[in-house]
Amino acid sequence: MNGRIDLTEAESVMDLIRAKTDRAMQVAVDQLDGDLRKLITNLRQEILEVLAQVEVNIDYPEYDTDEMTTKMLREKAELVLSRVDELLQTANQGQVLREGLATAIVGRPNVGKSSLLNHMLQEDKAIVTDVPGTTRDVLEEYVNVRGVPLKLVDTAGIRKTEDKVEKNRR
Ligand SMILES: Nc1nc2c(ncn2[C@@H]2O[C@H](COP(=O)(O)OP(=O)(O)OP(=O)(O)O)[C@@H](O)[C@H]2O)c(=O)[nH]1
Ligand SMILES: [Mg+2]
Repeated sequence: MNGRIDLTEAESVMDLIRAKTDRAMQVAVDQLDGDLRKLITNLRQEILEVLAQVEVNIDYPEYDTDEMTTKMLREKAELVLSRVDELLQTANQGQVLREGLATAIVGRPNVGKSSLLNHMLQEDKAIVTDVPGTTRDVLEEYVNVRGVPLKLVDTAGIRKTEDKVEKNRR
């Protein structure tokens, strides 16, 4: 509010604190350095220039400003638009880095879902037994796969059951 940092930088402080992998942290640091802000400022500047040309032509049609034809202005605007589109695409990547790629381990009871989770975590996080229906609660844990946080979700095996507890799980 005091103009010390803008929204992109404020957001990156939070991202930095919550970063789950080194790569996620690096992205946050870059954003804190103002990478995103510079991109957005540049785009805004280019849109303003197009707007200024349009307004000059409306307000002072008698002045011959540098020949900015509709075609040229349109091309310029479309270039900005495509850059905005590109930026929006990277927003998805950013979200994956920030929140992790939600990955459910799904399958019939007793096929080794919890064992797979434990193996990837290299930790005995989930209870493993030879009794089908061991896992009942959803278990979530993050693993780092080449810098991308994978949010692994171990689930209860899918089967028809008369077991009161399992039937209530969704
Ligand atoms: N032979 C063999 N057994 C395995 C393997 N992975 C897991 N098991 C065994 O299979 C049984 C079930 O493993 P879990 O990891 O509990 O299976 P789950 O899919 O989580 O089972 P529910 O939670 O009951 O749905 C256990 O006795 C494991 O030791 C494997 O790769 N090979
Ligand atoms: Mg299990």
